[in-house]
Amino acid sequence: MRLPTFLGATVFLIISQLQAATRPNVLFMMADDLNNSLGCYGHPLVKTPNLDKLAARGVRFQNANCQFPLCGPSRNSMLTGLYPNSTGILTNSQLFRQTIPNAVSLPQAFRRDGYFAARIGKLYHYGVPNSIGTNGHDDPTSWELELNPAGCDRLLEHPDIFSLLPGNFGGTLSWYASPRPDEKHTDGLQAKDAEWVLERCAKEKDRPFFLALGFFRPHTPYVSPKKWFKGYPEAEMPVVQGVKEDQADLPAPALGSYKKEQDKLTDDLRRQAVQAYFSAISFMDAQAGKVLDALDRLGLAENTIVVLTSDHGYHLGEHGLWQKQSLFEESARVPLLIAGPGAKKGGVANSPVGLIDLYPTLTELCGVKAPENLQGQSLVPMLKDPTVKGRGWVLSEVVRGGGFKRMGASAAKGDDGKRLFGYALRTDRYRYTEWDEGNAGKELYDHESDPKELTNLADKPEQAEVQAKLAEQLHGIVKTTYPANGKIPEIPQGNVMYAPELVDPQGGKAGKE
Ligand SMILES: [Ca+2]
Ligand SMILES: [Ca+2]
Repeated sequence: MRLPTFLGATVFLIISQLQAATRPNVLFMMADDLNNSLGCYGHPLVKTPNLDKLAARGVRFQNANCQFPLCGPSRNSMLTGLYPNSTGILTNSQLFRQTIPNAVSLPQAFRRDGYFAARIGKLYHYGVPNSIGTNGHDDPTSWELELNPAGCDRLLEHPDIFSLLPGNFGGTLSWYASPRPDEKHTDGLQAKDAEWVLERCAKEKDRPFFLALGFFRPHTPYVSPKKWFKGYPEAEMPVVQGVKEDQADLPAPALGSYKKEQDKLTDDLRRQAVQAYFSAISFMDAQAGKVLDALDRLGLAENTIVVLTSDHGYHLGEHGLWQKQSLFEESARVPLLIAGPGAKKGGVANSPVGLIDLYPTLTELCGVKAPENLQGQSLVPMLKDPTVKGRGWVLSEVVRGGGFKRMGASAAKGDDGKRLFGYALRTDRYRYTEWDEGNAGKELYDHESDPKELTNLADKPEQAEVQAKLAEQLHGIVKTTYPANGKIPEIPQGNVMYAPELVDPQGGKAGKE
């Protein structure tokens, strides 16, 4: 029987509205350089009441690791659902469109299926702090709307920031207790912009949204309002002890992320750095809280999947290291919280997972068509039942040597331009790392007895059987990280990208990363 045209159109409209109403929204929140120093992960000092509340509303992944502990490679991997060896993005200031131009990014997949996709702040790589206020190394295809506010931390405060390398803030330990309120800072402005976008989305509930919000803190420079510093008295900040003894059993590439200027660190400076890093976390948590409150206020919380994660972890002196780019737990591990429809409230998942798993997870949860070549696993079964084991391992990689050479900069001393790869396999119990297929060193840590990874068990006779198994597993897994032709995609010569920068109002030299 044929329906009269107007009736058919009405039925179609009702059905499509019903479908739209059942498709969940996504609020995808990233913090930059955030390690697992959060209340909900059991940190004894750091206060993160808003993220703790989010954790209670969903599943907390205890053993989530990034695929490459550096902003650009990690974010390109996460947002394409491919390992860095398949994106070809192994350093910053590069974008997957240079290597695999036809890949479909995670937000792009949502857009193709009718979602409204918006970005606020850092999702792809940015030079922090200089690119703040611009699109950074963005992928325009990924978003319908982009917002790039710049606050006092970017526009006014550079001359006041303390840095181990004066004038350099991005790649160097640097901090500042700002006299200006949260609302004047970039992350505060971003939270406000997110509220504004959510208000617009709440008025058009028939169209689901994918809102990506990338906070810049706690990335260096650790700038946040003074009031947050008060929660972390300098004298009470921890300083890692026993570094020399710990380093004695480590191969050189394990410590390859050490920076010369860190020789200047005294215990007083170490305490100040930790204080400022923790303060920046609490500041970021408060901004995230404003956005989560807006979600509640606008009646969007029930039908919105909320993700909170970071692009990699962060060292605060463990093994004598600071910042990122190591394959130790502190640098490879990330916080990962997923709440909303499809996620068990208050769940804790212990099995290892990766940022590479977010693409297949979110597309499945939302019924969005995903590309066929994704390399991660869907976490949907773990979100329903956090005891599900899933893949049971996660792989992280870094590059030493030539891969670190930055555009226009000469290679570091002793760098012969050859790239050396390091891979770390994290299972439920172990972390097993090989540098240059073991030729440049191996590490094995048993997290059951050594959660701080202080005792390298590699090549100890009593571990031979365990190590052989892990090595075989690692080699097999690494093979699966390449594209079908087995080669890491290269950027064509001359196809370089320069990060946009706002004109520096001080006309001074600000730090690059
Ligand atoms: Ca980062
Ligand atoms: Ca050690």
